[in-house]
Amino acid sequence: MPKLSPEKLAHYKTLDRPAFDFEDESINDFFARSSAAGVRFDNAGFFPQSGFFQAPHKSDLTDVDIAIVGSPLDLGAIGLAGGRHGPEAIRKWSHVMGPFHDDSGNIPFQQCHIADYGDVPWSATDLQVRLEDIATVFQTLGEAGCATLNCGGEHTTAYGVLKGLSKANNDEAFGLIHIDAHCDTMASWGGDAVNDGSVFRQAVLQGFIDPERTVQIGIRGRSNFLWDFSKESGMTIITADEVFEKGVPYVLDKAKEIVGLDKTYFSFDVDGLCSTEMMATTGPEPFGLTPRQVRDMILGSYDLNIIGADMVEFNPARDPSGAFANVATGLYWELLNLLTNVRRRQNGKDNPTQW
Ligand SMILES: [Mn+2]
Repeated sequence: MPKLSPEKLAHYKTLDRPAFDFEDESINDFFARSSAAGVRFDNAGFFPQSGFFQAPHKSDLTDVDIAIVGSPLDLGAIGLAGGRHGPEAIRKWSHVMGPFHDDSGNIPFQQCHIADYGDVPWSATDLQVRLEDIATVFQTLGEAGCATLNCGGEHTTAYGVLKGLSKANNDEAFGLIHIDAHCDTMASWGGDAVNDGSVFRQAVLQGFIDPERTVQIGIRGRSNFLWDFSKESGMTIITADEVFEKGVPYVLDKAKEIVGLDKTYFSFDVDGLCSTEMMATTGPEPFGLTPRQVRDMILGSYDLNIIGADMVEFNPARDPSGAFANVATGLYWELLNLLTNVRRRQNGKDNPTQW
């Protein structure tokens, strides 16, 4: 029987370091600082810091780089209700994700001052009132100079976000990178003009986004006849089939050509993913993107001028095991890293989170 030599065994024993004592001093610094503030890295299930990814809850926006906000709204969903519980599910799963990003090597809480601003409060069961509530919150965040990371809620929440951010930026019309099975540019045939199937038509009509700087990725399904407005207004559609045929590098080149370096918003509807990997959504669609493709699109957007992002339409009502929340939260972590990288570059220095 081969044995390890005494020399090798002695060497391996020198490598057996205590927990939270790493070769990389910057990681030790982070753990020392965050552990003292009550951030936990075991799976005990009891987390003193209950914010997204254990971000501190803050309402004071002084010096905050990135504000994460839940928008628990499903009044605008044409399909299954329940998306209002999305922020609750994503927060829960986010507690065991992070703090390190394997691709960039960043610890977002070291590079940027990140806060969980809480959920947009419910003031009424009236969609128009709720959209104004969301717009008010995001206008406040935009005026405070924060990049924003919205957690829906269904896609109608993005209308409130874009309205608030546009107001905070002198009524600017933003570029848009939009991952989804659906273009969400349909006409209204009654009921609410803004709903989760019409949100981007309405956002154009109100001047919040520029259709010529909009790219919609992952589009497929049996409702393509609804998207005339996308084509006629000058949006670029990249279908799910094209993503598979031409690959993610093609998609990224095209997206960058379209949105350029002006201010751009990143909106991710989880039904852009194939329903084999994402049934926990209001309108699941087969034959869609893989989580890895979406991750690569987020990773490839670091050099753009992204002012805010969202993940919408996650619906825990179709997620009995939590498996889909795990995938969605992984992609939400990628979006936080996207905003971190963009903001870190703009700041030119680290601005660590203080708990
Ligand atoms: Mn959709």
